[in-house]
Amino acid sequence: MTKCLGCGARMQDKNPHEEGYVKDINSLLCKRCFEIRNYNAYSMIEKDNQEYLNVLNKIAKTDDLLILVADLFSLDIPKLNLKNPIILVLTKADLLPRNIDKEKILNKIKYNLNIIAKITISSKNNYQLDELYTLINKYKRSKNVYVIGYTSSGKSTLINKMVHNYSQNDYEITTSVLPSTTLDLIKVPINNELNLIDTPGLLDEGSIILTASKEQFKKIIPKKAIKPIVIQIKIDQTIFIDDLMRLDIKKGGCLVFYMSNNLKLERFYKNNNKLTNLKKFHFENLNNEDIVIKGLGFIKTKNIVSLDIYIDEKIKITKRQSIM
Ligand SMILES: Nc1nc2c(ncn2[C@@H]2O[C@H](COP(=O)(O)OP(=O)(O)O)[C@@H](O)[C@H]2O)c(=O)[nH]1
Ligand SMILES: [Mg+2]
Repeated sequence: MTKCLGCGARMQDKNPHEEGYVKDINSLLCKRCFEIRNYNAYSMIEKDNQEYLNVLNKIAKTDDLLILVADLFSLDIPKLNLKNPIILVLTKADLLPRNIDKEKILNKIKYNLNIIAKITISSKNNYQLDELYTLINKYKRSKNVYVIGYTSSGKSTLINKMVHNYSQNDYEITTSVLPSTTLDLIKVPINNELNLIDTPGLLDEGSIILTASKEQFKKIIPKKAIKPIVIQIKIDQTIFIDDLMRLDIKKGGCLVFYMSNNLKLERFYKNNNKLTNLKKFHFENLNNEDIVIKGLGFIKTKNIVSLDIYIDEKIKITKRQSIM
């Protein structure tokens, strides 16, 4: 049984609605990968996390090196039960404003994993990929190095870039902005001594990515470095972020929005009931704390801010000591 070179799904010519479907079983790519690559068309595949946890359990039985990829923009490290040595890779550095100290952020991140090295990179701009490649070769325990992390964090893009930079081989995994593009393990040989093994990725529960429509998606995922938007608040007011969330600011201060600049940010001073049917989260006296809206970005608070946020109940909102 052959696997699709793009997503790892087992190829089949029986059911067009199931993964790995292809008309001609001798093709290299399944129909879905062909369509993502050639027409930018995408059919969503529903996945649950149990399958991925089973994959991680198998990996846990080896003592192979893992590369844990997390997105510098959403900065969330999954809690996993693994003892393997891990290189923590924070990617998409190109999306943060240039003046932000990425190394400082790296040092503020908390986790309880066996992390033996950590690095920030950008696959898009080739930032620190040579350094990462050196770390991989230094710490690998066998030929096999697994690339794990949340779906859409940038695992497959990183492997494609590694192939391009460091291998004589020709290989391209399918990537896309939507979750669950990679469906099964894909072993990608870099040279005789190193295989990078791509994995489907953990679904990021509570992320706006899992509830957004395709149209919203295009606005939520930034394509270039974000410019933070600073809003000083003198009197009570309401701020809307597209049709995704509402903020009712009750007390003074200053808010700095770190999210895609394709999202429309609107201010209102008068009464308006839009989005008040959504779930309400209340925050009191925040100062130098970030409100993190999973998958969307974060809002830094300064000079004591109290506010209510209205947003889809499935989306996780947390606060943390500001990383800025
Ligand atoms: N700006 C930027 N986008 C990236 C980078 N790496 C990956 N992406 C984008 O993130 C999305 C998900 O990438 P993908 O590799 O498919 O993620 P995976 O699910 O972890 O394999 C795609 O739209 C990529 O183009 C990066 O370094 N910078
Ligand atoms: Mg992938």
